[in-house]
Amino acid sequence: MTSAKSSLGKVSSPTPSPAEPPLDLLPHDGLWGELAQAGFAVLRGVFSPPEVARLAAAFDRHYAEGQRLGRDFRHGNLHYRVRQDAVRGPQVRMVQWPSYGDAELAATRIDPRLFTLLSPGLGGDIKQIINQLHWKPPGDAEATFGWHQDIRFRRPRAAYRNPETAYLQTAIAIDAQGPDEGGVSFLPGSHRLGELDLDLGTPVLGAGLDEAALRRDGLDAERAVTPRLRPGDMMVWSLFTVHGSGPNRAEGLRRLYLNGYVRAADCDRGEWAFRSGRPCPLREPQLVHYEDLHRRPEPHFTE
Ligand SMILES: O=C(O)CCC(=O)C(=O)O
Repeated sequence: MTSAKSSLGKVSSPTPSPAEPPLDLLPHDGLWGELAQAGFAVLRGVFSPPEVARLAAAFDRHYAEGQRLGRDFRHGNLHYRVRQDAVRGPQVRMVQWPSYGDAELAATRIDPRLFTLLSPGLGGDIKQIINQLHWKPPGDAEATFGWHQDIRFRRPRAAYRNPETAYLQTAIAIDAQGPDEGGVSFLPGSHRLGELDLDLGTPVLGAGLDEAALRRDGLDAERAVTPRLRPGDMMVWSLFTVHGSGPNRAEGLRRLYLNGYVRAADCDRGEWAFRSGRPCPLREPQLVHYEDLHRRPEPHFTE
């Protein structure tokens, strides 16, 4: 069997054979130690090729829907972010909470493998605060994420407690990705520096990887690590880990499926994901980021 160790991702490890049960590849105990040390970790071959193919088909469905909508659109927590490009037409950048209407994505967000991964750090009662699809088409210079810590998005801050230890972001690679494809880059150890300025005020989506902003906070872009991922690999990181991603300079798409989790007792927001270890399917939308959820739940364009 392929070795069951996680890696900081500088060197890509062999993809496990599809015959191997991916659950056995999770470094349950080592993961949280590695997170504490580096602020991020990479898990190899968590999802099998057929599973990734089904997720890729879900991405295609949502991309087509975003193109049909043609501009930013919201229905409850479901939110399509679409940019008009004069040459290429509507470019779907991301979809937030696609799982409400998509059985494949919904099943993945509460997959038992994720519980196995999360529970040693977050316990048996876990809520979800992020459910997102990200696309980076080749050659699109604006499909980037500037250096940031996810803590900046947690509002109102009082609703999110113990941010150093109660949260875990996860991202499943749908396509192979690394430095050339605009893969996510991390600053190892940056999660221990607390909340940084990093030039707050500019939107993260569409921003470049500004080395000067990092230097002002005493960080060095030279130390960034960009894991090389195969489809089905997963990255995890903490709320304070400085990360970002540049443009996709390769030929194929770069897609990520992100799910962010929190120890339920430490968060007043979010959708239940696991209760006493049991998966919780989505029902009536709960308050997460969209403050007008109960005042304006109906479908509407936001631009
Ligand atoms: O998709 C990416 O490259 C960046 C994801 C990210 O930085 C985030 O969701 O916080």
